Amino acid sequence: MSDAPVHTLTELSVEHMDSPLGVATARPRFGWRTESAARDLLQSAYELVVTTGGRPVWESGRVPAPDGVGIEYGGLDLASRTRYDWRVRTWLRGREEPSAWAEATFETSLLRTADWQARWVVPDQEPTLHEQYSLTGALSGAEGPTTPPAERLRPPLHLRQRFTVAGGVRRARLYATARGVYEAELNGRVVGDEVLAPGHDSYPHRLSFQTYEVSELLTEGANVLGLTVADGWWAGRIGLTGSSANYGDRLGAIWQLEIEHEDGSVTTVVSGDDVRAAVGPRRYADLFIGEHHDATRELPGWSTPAFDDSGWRPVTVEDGGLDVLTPFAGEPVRRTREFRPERVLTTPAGDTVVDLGQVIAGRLRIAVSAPRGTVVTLEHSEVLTADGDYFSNILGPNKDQTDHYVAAGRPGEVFEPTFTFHGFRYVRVTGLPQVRVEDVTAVVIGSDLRETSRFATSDPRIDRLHQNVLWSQRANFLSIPTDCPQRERAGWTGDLQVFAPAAATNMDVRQFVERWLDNVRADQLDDGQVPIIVPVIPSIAQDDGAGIGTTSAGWSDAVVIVPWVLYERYGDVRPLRANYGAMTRWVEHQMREAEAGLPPRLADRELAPEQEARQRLLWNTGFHFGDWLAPSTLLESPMPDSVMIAPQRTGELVAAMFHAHSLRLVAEVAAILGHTDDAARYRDRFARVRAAFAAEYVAPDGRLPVEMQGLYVVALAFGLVPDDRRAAALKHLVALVHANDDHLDTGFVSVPYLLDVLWEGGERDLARRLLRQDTAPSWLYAVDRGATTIWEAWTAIAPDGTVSPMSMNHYAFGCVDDWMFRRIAGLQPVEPGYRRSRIEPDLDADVDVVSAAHDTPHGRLSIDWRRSGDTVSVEVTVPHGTVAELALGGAVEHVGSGSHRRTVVHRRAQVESRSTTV
Ligand code: RAM
Repeated sequence: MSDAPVHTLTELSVEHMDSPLGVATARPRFGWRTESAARDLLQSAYELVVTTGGRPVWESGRVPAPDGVGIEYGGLDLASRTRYDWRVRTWLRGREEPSAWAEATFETSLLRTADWQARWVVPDQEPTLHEQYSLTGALSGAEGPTTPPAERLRPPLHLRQRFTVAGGVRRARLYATARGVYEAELNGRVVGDEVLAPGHDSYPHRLSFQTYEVSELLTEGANVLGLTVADGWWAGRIGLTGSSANYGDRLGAIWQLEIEHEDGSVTTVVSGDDVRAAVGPRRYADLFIGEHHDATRELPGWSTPAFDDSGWRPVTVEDGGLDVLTPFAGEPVRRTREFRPERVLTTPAGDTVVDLGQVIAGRLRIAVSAPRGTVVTLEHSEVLTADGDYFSNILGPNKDQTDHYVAAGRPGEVFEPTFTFHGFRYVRVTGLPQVRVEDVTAVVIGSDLRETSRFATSDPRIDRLHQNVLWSQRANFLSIPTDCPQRERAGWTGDLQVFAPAAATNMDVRQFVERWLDNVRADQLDDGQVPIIVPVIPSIAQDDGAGIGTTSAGWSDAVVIVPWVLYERYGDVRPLRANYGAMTRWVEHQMREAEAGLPPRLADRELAPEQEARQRLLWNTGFHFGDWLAPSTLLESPMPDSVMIAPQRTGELVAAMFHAHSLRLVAEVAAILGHTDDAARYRDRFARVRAAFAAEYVAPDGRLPVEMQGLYVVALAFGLVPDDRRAAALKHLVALVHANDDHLDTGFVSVPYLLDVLWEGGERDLARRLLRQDTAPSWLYAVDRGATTIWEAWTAIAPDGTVSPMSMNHYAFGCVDDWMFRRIAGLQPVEPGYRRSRIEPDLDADVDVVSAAHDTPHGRLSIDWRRSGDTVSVEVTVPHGTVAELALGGAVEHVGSGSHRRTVVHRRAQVESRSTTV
C-alpha cells in the first residue's frame, strides 16, 4: 500500500524549547507535534536521528510511541558546547508512509565542571552590611533599619576585561554568572535580553550560569567585556524579614568567552587577574529596596576598548567555587511586555501618582527632562487608600520599593532601573514638575514563559477573574515561583502546590517548574525534610522563636504534588523519575514523625493500644500552616495575630490528610515507574493511614472534630472519609456553606478542591453560586473592587473600603482558574498530557458564550460554545495524536483529532438564586 503522507511535524523542541542554545543536560528530551488537515490521526512510531558535524550520535530506529512528548535522547552522553542537528519522522496508525523528515538544531552548554577554565574574580569592596531581623520583630515593626538606604547600602560594581580577537570569528559564546545579579556588555553593547541574571537558586548547592550568543558583538582587534554586578538575591535584602547577606556579603563574577574561528582554532577568554573594577553611577541597587542611579556619575563607554581604566582597581582571583555552577535551564527573566499607564493623577493629598491600571511585577521607564542634579523619586505600591491617597501596602523592613534618579541634564534622558523590580500599580513621582502619560512606560518583567490558554465568556467579571489569575502568574513566575512580587518574593512551596494546575493551564511551565524542583531537591535535608521556602532563605530558615518549623503539611508536600501535576498535565514521566527519591524520602520522614509523637491533646492520656497504634500512623504533630488564611479565622482577632489561628485550629488534621494524600500519590508514582514493591508498600500504608484517620477523626455521623469548611473539603477530596459516611460529611460541608450565607470559608490548602468536591457531590448549583458570589469572601468580590490581580486575602480591601497592608498579588486563591477551564469550558485531562481528554462544558453555567483553549503538548484543545435560547452550538478542536470524550447534554461520544461541531438542545437548569450585586 502506498499512500502519500498526510501529515507534517511542527514545533520541534529540545527540552521544551525551540532550537535552544545552552541546553543544560547531556540527555535532553525531544518533542514535536503532528500537523495535518486530515482527522483522527494517531502517531504509531517515530524515528529520530541526532548528528553533529554530519556524524550520527544517536539513531533511534523505528520506535513505537503514541506521541512526541518527552522523547528521551538515547545515545552516549552529549558533549559540552556542541551544536547538534536532529531530525525526526513519524508514522501514523493505519498508514504506511512516514512523514517527511523534520529538522532542527540545538547546542549544549558547558555540562561539566571540568569545562571551566575561568576563576572567580572578587573586586575590592565594602562587604554588604549584615542586617538580620527576626520574623516576629520584622512583622511587629520592632526591628528594622534605622538609617536610610544610601547610608547602609554599597554600590554595584563594574568589572571590565580587555582582550584581543583575531579575525574570522565563526561563533562565540559567553558563559557567565555572578554572586549577585549582573548585566554583561561587550564593546558597549548589552549582551542578550535577560534581566536579573543569573536568577535565584539554592546558591549554596547550585548557581546558574547563562549561555549567550555573542558572535555579532565581537570586533577584530581590541575588545572589552564588562559586567555590572549588584547585590541581587545573593547579598541583598530578601524575604519577609528583609535580612541581607543571605548567601554571601561580597560580589563576585565568573565568565568564559569561547571564540571559534573560521579556521577551527579557538580563543578562550576567562575571568582572571587582568580584570579591573570600579564603582559606576549607581549608589546602590537592591532587589527589594530599589535602585539609586546617579546619571551624573555615569562612565560613558566603560565597556569599550577606548575607555581609560587606569584608575580602576584590581580584583582578587579565587580558586574553587566551580562545582555549584549549573547551566541555566529554561526561559530567562525578560521584559515580557510594555504598556502605557492608564493615567497620571493628583491625589487628594496633592501627590502626583502614575496609575498603570494594572498591578504588575516590573518597573517604570520614565523620560526625565530636568536640569542636571534633579533628583526624581519613584515610590511603588499596589493600592490607594479608600480616599484615593498613596498607600504603601507592603510591611516589613527594607520593603521601600523606591527608586531614585539623579538627572544628568541630557536631552532625551530616560531612566529605567536595572537591578531591581517592584510589585505595583501606582507610582508616586516626586522631583518632576509634571509627568505625562506619554513620558512613562510600564515594563513588565518575569520568566518569559509561553502562554498556553485562552478563556473568554459572555461575563466580563469571570473574564476579569481569569485575567487577574494570569497577571498574578506573570508577576510571580519570576525566576522562581514566588508567593508575591513585593513583600517576600519567596519560593513558598505551598503556594505553588496549590496553584500548579492553574499554572500549567496558563503557561508552558515545564522547564520553569522542573528547575525549581531541582532547587527543592538541592534544599531537601538529609532526613527528608522539604523546606517551606525553596530556594531556602538562610536568614528565615533560622528558628527565631516565631514558632514556624522547617516543614509544613501542604507546603512540603509540594515535592510530591507538583511533579505529579506536571505528569498529569504534560504526560512526561521525567519529573516523576527525577523527584522520586525526594518524594519517598519526604513521606518516609512523615512516617517517622507520625510514629514518634502524639498530638499535645493526647500526650498525657492513657490510650488504648488500638488507638495508640492508629495515632502512630497519623502525621499530626509539629507546626503546620493548616488551612492558611481561612477567612473566618482572620476576623477573630486583629492582624497579625489572627493569621496563627488557622494553623492552631486546623494544623493537626491538615497534616494527617496531606500525609495520606502524599502516600497515595507516591504509591501511584512508584507503580508508574515500575517500583512495584514500593508501590505495594505505600499503597498498604495509605490504606492503614486512611483507616486510622477515619477512626480518629471522622465521627459515625460524618462530622470532623473541627467544624470548618476547608477540613471537610480536603477530607472529601483526598478520599479520606469512608464511603458510608461520605454523603453525611458532604451534607455537613454544604450546611457550613449555607450557614455562612453561601460564602466560602476556605484557606490555602482547601480552596483548590472546594468547587470540585461540591460538584462531584452533586452540589453543582452551590459550586456555581460560590464562583459567582460577589460579597466577601468571594472571587468576584475582589473583581468588583477593581482588583487586577489575585489578593493574598479575600478581604484585603474590606467592604468598608479599608485597605489592609497585605499583598494584592498572591496567586494561591487563583487556583480556581483551573476549575473554570475544566468545568465551565469543560477542558479536562483524562490521560496524562491530555492524550485523552474529556470535553464536558457546563451548559448550565450562567454564561451564554464560552471560548476557551489550552495548548496541550500535542497541540491546541479548544471549545467554543454559544447558547441561544435552549439551543447550544458547540465547536471543539482536538489535537492530533489525541482522542477526546465529548460529553454534551448527558450523551458521551468519542471523537478523534480535528474540529467537530455539535448542536444540542439544552434548557438551562434553574439556578436557585442568582448572585446579587451590592
Ligand atoms: C506568607 C506567604 C505565603 C504563605 C506563607 C505561609 O507569608 O506570603 O503565601 O505560603 O506565609
